Amino acid sequence: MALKLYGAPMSTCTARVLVSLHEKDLDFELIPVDLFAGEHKQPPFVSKNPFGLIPVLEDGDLTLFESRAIASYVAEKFKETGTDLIRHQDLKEAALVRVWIEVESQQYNPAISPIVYQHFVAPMQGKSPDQTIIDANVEKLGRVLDIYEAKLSKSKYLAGDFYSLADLSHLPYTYYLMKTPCASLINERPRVKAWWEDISSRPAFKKVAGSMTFGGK
Ligand code: GS8
Repeated sequence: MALKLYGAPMSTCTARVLVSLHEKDLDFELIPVDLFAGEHKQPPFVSKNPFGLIPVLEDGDLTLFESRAIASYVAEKFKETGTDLIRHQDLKEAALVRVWIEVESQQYNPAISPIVYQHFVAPMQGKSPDQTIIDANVEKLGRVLDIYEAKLSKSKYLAGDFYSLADLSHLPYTYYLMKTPCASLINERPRVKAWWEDISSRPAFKKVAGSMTFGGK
């Protein structure tokens, strides 16, 4: 049975899963969820994710939510197909991939998501971006990226000299950040900039990025 992904192409968390599916060259069905109509807060969607958030993946009788967990499942189940995203043949490399997946989730995402939210979502809700929130998170993200700059001077990618789910997980939010004046956070750090140019030029991401538009931006 084909994989079914419920989500919206402009959503960062949906995009994270979409990129992992494309890295694996998998056939899947994308079932659009209309966030503007609040479809994700009502049945039948809330029976798939009781938190009322996209994305959700259905694989036969298995229903998953949380984009990082879904992408890890895809990478594990299809480890022999397409790009090896989890270094499943090397325990130490696999552990480092998990470390940097956690770093994205616990350090990078909390700093970058409010910046993207203020630039893209607030205007769609008729609010002007809150510069105080942007400034505080630019500072926070800058500190995280200083650590990335140092790490990327020692290895080509975050977990080592191989592309992995850890790098992939950074793509969606960074793609939106690069459309804002805060792109300088990436561009001012040569190793981070080179890493970004590399990972964002992968065909699997290009397939997804084309549909990532937020209110026309
Ligand atoms: C977050 C899901 C989420 O916030 C994950 O899947 O990684 N940790 C979860 N989804 C957003 C869209 S992501 O751009 C969502 O569903 N927003 C709708 C809402 O908040 O009502």
